[in-house]
Amino acid sequence: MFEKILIANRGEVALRIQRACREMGIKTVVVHSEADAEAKYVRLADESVCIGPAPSNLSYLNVPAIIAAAEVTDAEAIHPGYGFLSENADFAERVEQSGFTFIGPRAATIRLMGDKVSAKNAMKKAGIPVVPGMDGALPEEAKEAVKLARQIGYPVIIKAAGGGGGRGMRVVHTEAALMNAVNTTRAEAQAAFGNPSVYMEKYLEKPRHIEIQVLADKHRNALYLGDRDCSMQRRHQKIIEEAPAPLINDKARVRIGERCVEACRKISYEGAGTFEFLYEGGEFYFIEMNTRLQVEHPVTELVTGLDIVQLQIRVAAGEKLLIRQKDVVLKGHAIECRINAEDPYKFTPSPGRITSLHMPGGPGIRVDSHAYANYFVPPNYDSLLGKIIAYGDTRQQAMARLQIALSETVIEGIKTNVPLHQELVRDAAFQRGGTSIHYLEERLAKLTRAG
Ligand code: MV4
Repeated sequence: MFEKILIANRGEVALRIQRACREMGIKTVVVHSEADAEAKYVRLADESVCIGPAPSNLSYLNVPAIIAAAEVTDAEAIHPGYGFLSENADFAERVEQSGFTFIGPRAATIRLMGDKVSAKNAMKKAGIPVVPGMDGALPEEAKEAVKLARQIGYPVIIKAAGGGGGRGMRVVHTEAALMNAVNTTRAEAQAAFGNPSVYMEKYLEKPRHIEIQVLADKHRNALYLGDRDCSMQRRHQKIIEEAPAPLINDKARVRIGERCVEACRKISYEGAGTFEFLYEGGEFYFIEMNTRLQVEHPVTELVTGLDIVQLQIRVAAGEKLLIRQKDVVLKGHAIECRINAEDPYKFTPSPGRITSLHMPGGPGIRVDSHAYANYFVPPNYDSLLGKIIAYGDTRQQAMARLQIALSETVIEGIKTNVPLHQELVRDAAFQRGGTSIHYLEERLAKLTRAG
C-alpha cells in the first residue's frame, strides 16, 4: 500500500479523500491555491504545498506545479478527485511518466471515454444499449445528415464528440432546421474543444438520468455497486441524487448492472467509474462514461456499506478486489442534497464569509463538507459547500430524515440553496419519485411565473 498520497483537489472532496487515507494509515499531501491557504483540509493534511494563486488555471490545473509538489514531498500516488484534472488523459499520462501512480483508470481509457463518439462505439461493441442513432461521427455532406435524420426520425440531437456533461449539443425538430444546427454545433465544438466532430442521436423527450457505479481492479475483477438517480438537475448541475433509483424493476436493474460489469472486463477498465444512462419507457440508453470519482458517490456508499474512495486507492495500488458481486447487497435508501453557496432561486454565486454554521446530525445523517464558522468561501471556484446525505431503511424514511436535517441546517453570512432543498423535499412529485431531467427547470419556471 502507498505510504503517502497527494490530493490534487480542493473543497469537500479533498477532505473526503484525506479521511479515507487517514483511516488506511496513509499520509496525505494537499496542494492548494493562495485562496485556499486557510482551508480546513489544508490544516488537517500531513503536508501542504501552495502551488499558485487563486485562479484554477494557475493552481489546480497547473500540471508542472502539481508534479513538482509530488516530487518534493515524496508522494507515491496522486488522487485527482473530481473536476479539475480528474478526466484529463494528458495529466494521467504525465503523472505515470513522472513515476507516480494516478488513482484512476489508464490514460488510454480516459482518452477513449473523453471522445463521446469513441466511447459510445466501444460501449455498443461491449454489449451496452446505446441511444438509437448513427455509428461514428457525422460526415461533412449535408445530404448524409438529412438522410440519417430521416432514418432516426425527428426530433434528433446533435452532440459534439469533444463535449459531454451537456456542453455542445442542439435539439433539432425539423429538417428545415437541421443543417443550421449541424453547422453551428460543429463551429462551437471546434472553438470550445478544438474538435469539429459531431454525431446524431434520437432525442429522448422525457428521460430520467440514471447511472451505474462500477469498480474494477487490475486483475480483471469488476463489480457494479448499484445505480443512482440524478435527474434532479438544472442546467446540467445536479442538485439531488439518490440510490437506488426509484421505481426501477429489479430484473432490469440487475440486467444493466451485469452488462456494465461485462463491458468493464471487455475494455479492461481499472478503477471506479460511472456509466451514465438515459432511462425512458423502461429502457436504459448509454450516453457517456465518467472515469472519475463522482460528487454523488456517498449515496452508493450508504446503500452498499462500501468505501469507494478507499477501494479506489486499493485497486490503484494493485490489490485484488476481495469483494464478490454476491457480497454487494443494496440495503435501504440514500438521498443527497448538494449545498451550494448561491442564491436559491436566481442561482447566482454567493461567495463570502460564513458567519454562523450549524450542520445537522442524528440517525442516518452524513455531512461531507469543508465548511466551518468563519470560513471564507472564495469566489474563484464552483459553489459546492458540501453535501447533506440522509439514509433510511426506506425511501420514505430517508426523505423524512432529510427534511429534519435541512430544518436543522443554519448557514449565515452567505446565501445557500438550503431553502430550495427544503421546498423540494416537500414536493409531491419528488416524493412519488421518478421525475424526469426536466422536472426541476419546469417547476422553477412555474414558481417564477407565480412570483
Ligand atoms: C440526450 C438527451 C436526450 N436525448 N441525448 C445532456 C448531458 C449529456 N450527458 C447528455 N445530455 C442529454 N443527452 C439524447 N439522445 C438529453 C440530455 C440532457 C440531460 C441528460 C442528463 C442529465 C441532464 C440533462 C439535461 C438536459 C439534457
